[in-house]
Amino acid sequence: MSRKPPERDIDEAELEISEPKDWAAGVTGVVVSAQRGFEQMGATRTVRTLRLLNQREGFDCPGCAWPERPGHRKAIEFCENGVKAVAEEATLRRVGPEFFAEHPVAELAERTDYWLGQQGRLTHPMVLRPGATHYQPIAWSEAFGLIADELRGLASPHEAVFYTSGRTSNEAAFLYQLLVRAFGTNNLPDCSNMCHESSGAALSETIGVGKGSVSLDDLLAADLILVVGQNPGTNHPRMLSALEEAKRNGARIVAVNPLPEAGLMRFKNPQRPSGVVGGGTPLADEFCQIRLGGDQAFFQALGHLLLAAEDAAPGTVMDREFVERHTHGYQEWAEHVRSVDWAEVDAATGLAREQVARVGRMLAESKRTIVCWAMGLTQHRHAVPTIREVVNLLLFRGMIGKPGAGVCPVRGHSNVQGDRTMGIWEKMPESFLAALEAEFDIAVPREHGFDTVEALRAMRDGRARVFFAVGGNFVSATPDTEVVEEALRSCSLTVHVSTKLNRSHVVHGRTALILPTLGRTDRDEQATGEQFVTVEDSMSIVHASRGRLRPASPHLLSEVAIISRLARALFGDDHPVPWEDFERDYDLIRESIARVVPGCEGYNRKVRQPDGFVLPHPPRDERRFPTATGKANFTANALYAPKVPPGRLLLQSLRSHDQYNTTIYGLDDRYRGVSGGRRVVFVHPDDLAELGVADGALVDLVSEWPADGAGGTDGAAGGAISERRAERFRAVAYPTARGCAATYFPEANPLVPLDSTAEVSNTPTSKSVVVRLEPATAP
Ligand SMILES: Nc1nc2c(c(=O)[nH]1)N[C@H]1C(S)=C(S)[C@@H](COP(=O)(O)OP(=O)(O)OC[C@H]3O[C@@H](n4cnc5c(=O)[nH]c(N)nc54)[C@H](O)[C@@H]3O)O[C@H]1N2
Ligand SMILES: Nc1nc2c(c(=O)[nH]1)N[C@H]1C(S)=C(S)[C@@H](COP(=O)(O)OP(=O)(O)OC[C@H]3O[C@@H](n4cnc5c(=O)[nH]c(N)nc54)[C@H](O)[C@@H]3O)O[C@H]1N2
Ligand SMILES: [Mo]
Repeated sequence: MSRKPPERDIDEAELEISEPKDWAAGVTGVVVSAQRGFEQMGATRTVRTLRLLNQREGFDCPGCAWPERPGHRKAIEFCENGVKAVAEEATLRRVGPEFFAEHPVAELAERTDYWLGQQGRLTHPMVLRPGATHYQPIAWSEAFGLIADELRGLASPHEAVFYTSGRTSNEAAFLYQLLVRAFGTNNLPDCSNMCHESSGAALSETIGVGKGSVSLDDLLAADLILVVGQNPGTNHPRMLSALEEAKRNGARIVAVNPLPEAGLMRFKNPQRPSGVVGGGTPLADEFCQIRLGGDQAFFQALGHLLLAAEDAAPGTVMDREFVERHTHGYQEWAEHVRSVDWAEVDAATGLAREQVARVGRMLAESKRTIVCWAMGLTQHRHAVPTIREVVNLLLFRGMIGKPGAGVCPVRGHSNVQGDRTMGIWEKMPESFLAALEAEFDIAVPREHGFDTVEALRAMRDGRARVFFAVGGNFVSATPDTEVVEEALRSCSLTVHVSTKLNRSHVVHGRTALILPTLGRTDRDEQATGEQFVTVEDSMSIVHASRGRLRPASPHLLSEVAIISRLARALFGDDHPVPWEDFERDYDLIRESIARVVPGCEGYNRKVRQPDGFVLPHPPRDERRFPTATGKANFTANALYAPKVPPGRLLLQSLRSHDQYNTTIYGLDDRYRGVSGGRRVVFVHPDDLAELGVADGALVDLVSEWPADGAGGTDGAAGGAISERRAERFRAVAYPTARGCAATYFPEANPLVPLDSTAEVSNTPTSKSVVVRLEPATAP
């Protein structure tokens, strides 16, 4: 398989590489974000908008899910990349019927996601009829009728797939899952399947709740913080302020990453005078430059060291009382890590043993430890066992359910955690489904639905024929682009509820619909007046978000209205669910949420409190662990690390500083010294030399995957290898760990095989693909 870069706005000629930075934010950040705001929104709208961003009376940032600190909101509660996210949504540029009349779909399909996104906000519902060359306007009622007819015509409700991206509000998410289940399927894949699913899976098994257990106050009170597989300087910039403050309070910080990410090394806080001038705060006390996928070995080695220290001075390292009272499986784990093989640890991590020992001592001495992580841990074949090892260490030290300590998976999309709480999941538990039935007097199916990868297989194999998405960019976000495009093209109907144009609109089914919707920043007027919505951040705080700007077009409907009207078209007017009332008054949706969703009692009242409320979390709140054993579970996990055949590299795909997932804000990756282009692959200079590739050479990336899928990422099973090619990347000598390479998502997605997924969570292994570099083939 081979995939050419989009031909129109290729940026190769503009690409420039300079030295990477070892600090983040500071004055450049402020200037860049103001520029982006002015370009898209003009000065007045920029100032007006930013005054409301993350404020009690305003809207939640549509960027990341990092929390605000209750009672401590600052006048400026946003970051450079939050401003870019807002500018992208509040832009004054528009994509209306004239645009679609001018550009045939075939032409749009040649454009990059960057170009498509830059065209502006969608203004009208549009349809692409079978065989047509252009999208045309369609009336809302006709659009809903068309979808309802297609859905009713399916042989089974399981032939439809309903995707969600994590920006959807709690109210819309709750209604959406209700519609899908009332229709008769649990096919509710979401972006989380590609994101923190591994965290959810590992945490549910081990501590009984698939969410983080710390608050911002905990972070500020910790004395040791591990930041593993995460690049907060770009993806959660406000986290840097928290880390800086924790550090001033005496915390030590350990960064574990194959890349020396700027924000982890030094931080210049633009909100403090000393951040604008001078050298900034050195952040990481210890930088462990680990190999890709080496973390499980690292955590097992640390477990080994902690046990050894406890053995040497009993009662000094292990929290015996906690382990005895609250945990299960300690002996099995201890036995397993006592016999760790150091040669394997060396090979997997690439770290010096003295450094591992230093981190071991820091852990042993710490009174309050927090481990933070993101995609560097979750997108590997052994992601779930790796995160279980994080839990093992914390349990041994009694670091869950006390101030300043715990697990902190740092979420991606601003409401991805809330969407899950509201029931967007292909396998919600029986208790939730039963509550839904009781609340609405309907029957909902019990068999699990498709996750993202399963949905793709079903569409590819003709078992699913209708694809419906609330938000997101499914075609560009999923792995194995070629397979995905074929899967979508084989659907009879594809529908996207979207704010901006993207690739998923132009890689379409026989009939395709674009349903334009309000964004987070837009005012939401319904029959009973102005509405607000609610969201949940990474630390389980649920709060209100109120859009204040004039909507991008008078033709937009809110996500709630779209779902409610589709439901009426699908189920008719005497359905037991009061769809029309829900659309008129979101308080009524919240009343149902209060009765169905655990922890949401008194929802309407509690979300009206100034900072909202915190959802219950038994491990955090009362050291109660609702697992299968009724205790927190230690686990013994067979050690795995990706094996890379000679002459190959292990490739991760990650985010530049100038993108939000598939939304490309610009072509610069300031901290990594890249400007004017995105088709780069970062490789260690010694690896480039060994491979005989010159720094700056143009290469194709060819991924290798055992065709039978059995060999994991090893590629060593001896069977046939299937290959995927992504063409024309500039090789950039870069200080990454040896044997590892990095390139940007989504350009790298064609290289990730659909069947290369994590055990248990089924998350695509976006951080671990075996590749070889070949001289570029295309002219
Ligand atoms: N501005 C901006 N903000 C965002 C996003 C965005 O695109 N732009 N995306 C949002 C979303 S949905 C998410 S999920 C988060 C993503 O937030 P991150 O997880 O920070 O995102 P990535 O760019 O994928 O970075 C992964 C990091 O893990 C490291 N890493 C990769 N593999 C390994 C490994 O095997 N071991 C270790 N220890 N480290 C590894 C990489 O070098 C990199 O630093 O950010 C959210 N916030
Ligand atoms: N190779 C590789 N692949 C990856 C990853 C990786 O690291 N590497 N990361 C994975 C991760 S962590 C994630 S979360 C997924 C992301 O997957 P998605 O969530 O599907 O992708 P996004 O790019 O965030 O979606 C952007 C689109 O959402 C729409 N949108 C924006 N705001 C709104 C809104 O308010 N309402 C509605 N209805 N639509 C809106 C816009 O049309 C925009 O084009 O990608 C995954 N894919
Ligand atoms: Mo994500």
